[in-house]
Amino acid sequence: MEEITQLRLEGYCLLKGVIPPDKVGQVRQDIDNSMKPGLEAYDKHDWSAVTHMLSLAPYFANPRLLKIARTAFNHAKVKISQTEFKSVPPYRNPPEWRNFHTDWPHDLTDASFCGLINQPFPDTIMSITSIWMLYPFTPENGATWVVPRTHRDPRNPRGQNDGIDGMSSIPHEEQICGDAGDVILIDSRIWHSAGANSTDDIRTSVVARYSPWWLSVDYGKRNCAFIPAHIFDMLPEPVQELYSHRRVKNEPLQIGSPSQQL
Ligand SMILES: O=C(O)CCC(=O)C(=O)O
Repeated sequence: MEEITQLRLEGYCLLKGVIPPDKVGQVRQDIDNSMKPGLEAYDKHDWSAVTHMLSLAPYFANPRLLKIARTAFNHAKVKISQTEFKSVPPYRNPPEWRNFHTDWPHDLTDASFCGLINQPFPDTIMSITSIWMLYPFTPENGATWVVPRTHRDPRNPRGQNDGIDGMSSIPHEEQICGDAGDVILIDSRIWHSAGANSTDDIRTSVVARYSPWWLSVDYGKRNCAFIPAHIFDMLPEPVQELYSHRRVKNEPLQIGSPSQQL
């Protein structure tokens, strides 16, 4: 099935070989080395995680990926709203562990007050989460779980009245395995979860969330994490375009806790 068709119908697709095999080892090493300083820069100074991903960042403007995002959003102007380190440490959780959820702006917990869409969600794609496999994703090391087609299900694993146990396995769930250099794209509404890592190696991965031009990124710490100009200027131009709204620091507007957003 064509990737965009699969994203629309199933809620996810897998792009093979976005980072060439001879390059991905170095990128993985860079991400492993920069995760600690990158998280500190975010916590202390509100720097976006991309500031510590300079060997990976050029691939964020991969033409195949951008074409899918632009087609899905039906507009050429796409931005990256959030960038995060998403590695799964060794020996984390038993194999049956799950934590199904949907992603911003459909994340009902809204932990960093970026704003959320309340249920019922409109039948519209509002963000695409890209999950970058910098190491092979396997059933043993915590490959991502998805429940295909749930991006159009009105219920939610974290919906208070939906009666779904998101901490357990869900019928029809599938684990997306792949090679280092592959990228999973998911409609942010699909029910998904990182897997459990029962190996002695880190499952190195990164998440970048693509959003259409019209979605507000003015609220919350994660959306307002910025890129200092001296680092922004080192990014390739097509990547600068994706982050152009975050070249400078601006104070996030206050939107309040999820219960106040009703
Ligand atoms: O790391 C994964 O496999 C899933 C990532 C995830 O759940 C998220 O970023 O919301």
